[in-house]
Amino acid sequence: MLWKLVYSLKSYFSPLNVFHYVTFRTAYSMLTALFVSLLIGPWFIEKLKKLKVGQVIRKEGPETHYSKAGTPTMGGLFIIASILVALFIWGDLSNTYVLICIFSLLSFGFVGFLDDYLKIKRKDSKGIGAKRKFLLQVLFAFVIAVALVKAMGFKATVLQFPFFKSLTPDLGWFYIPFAVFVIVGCSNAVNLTDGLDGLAIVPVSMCAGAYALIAYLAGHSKFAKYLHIFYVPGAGEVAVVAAAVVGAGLGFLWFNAHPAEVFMGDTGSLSLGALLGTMALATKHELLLPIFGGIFVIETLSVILQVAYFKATGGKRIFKMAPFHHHVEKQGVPEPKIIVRFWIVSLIFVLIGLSTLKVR
Ligand code: 57M
Repeated sequence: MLWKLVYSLKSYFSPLNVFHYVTFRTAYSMLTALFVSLLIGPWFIEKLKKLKVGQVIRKEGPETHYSKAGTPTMGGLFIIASILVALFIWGDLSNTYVLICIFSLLSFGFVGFLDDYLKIKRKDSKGIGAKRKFLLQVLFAFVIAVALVKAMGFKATVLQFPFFKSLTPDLGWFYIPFAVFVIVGCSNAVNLTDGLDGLAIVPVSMCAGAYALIAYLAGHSKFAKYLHIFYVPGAGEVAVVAAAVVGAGLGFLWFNAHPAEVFMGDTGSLSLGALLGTMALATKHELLLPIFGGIFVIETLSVILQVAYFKATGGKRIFKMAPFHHHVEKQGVPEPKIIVRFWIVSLIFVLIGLSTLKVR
């Protein structure tokens, strides 16, 4: 928003015209969020330590995690703060998609915060409880879905499929539950993945980077036409939001890199996951999300399969432990190796996702 003040002085000094460009603001949104998180990170971590906001570790988990007990959690708070500062400076706060993204970040951040707070207060890993958490997520996702459809009009309910230029089914009102599924699913998938140092934040940042590009293209009439993707007027501003996520994510990684000085908590994982889902919907590239976020899909599927098999067989397991990163850990692979390999796989997924822009 502050950029508009500077931009208004362009008649006195024409180079200030550059502030109008989404590409310029996208770059600086990322840098701002990165520097703000690097700046406030140490202060935040100290505060969290003083407030004794330490992680409670599950007793049934891998023994290598016991030493992580007491690591400050709720680092998501400074990720969210850094994103908001970047958007206050570089975001167009009169753009409906940007406002919906901010609502998504804050509402799911609130659910995560409640969960983290209760886990710490009660000193167990139950939090607000799965049912209550799910209901709140569905409620907020519903508000986001309706707001997006209202903002976008008739085009909102039509899907475009990667690889198929002319496959564009209109889901009609069924789009609302579909959008709720995308947001809640992505929020929980990121949450499940967030179980090793840096394991979730790097794929989240990579996906956000991919959506920064998608948002720019979908919000640009000429590029959208050239690539045969939906043109969504105003969606270009989502690039500034996505870039802030990348910057804040990298800043958080500075402290979350193994051995982590801080965890993001549900405050971070639920909010960032929901925001990714929201950006996928706002740019009309919902179906690229499972490709970009292939790591989140693998982790979630491993849990679904494990739990289903466990129940069906009365206690047998497919994996040594779910989510999948625990399975690999139990095989004796050191944590840093698992993390970096997951990052590489995540990058492969993002590149495959981006390649679909031309292959259609
Ligand atoms: C939360 N969170 C971590 C941290 C982070 C249905 C079931 C599979 C659900 C799943 C679950 O609850 N997952 C969601 C995963 C936790 O991290 C905290 O939670 C926040 C994210 N929500 O920010 O605050 C622990 O993860 C480790 N961690 C790091 N570095 C990080 O940067 O090392 C996190 C961030 C932290 C820390 O140890 O304490 C978590 O795992 O609790 N449940 C599980 O994942 C459990 N799996 C399970 O029960 N599987 C069974 C079932 C499916 C049949 C099985 O396979 O037998 C495991 N979780 C853990 N230990 N920790 C069980 C063993």
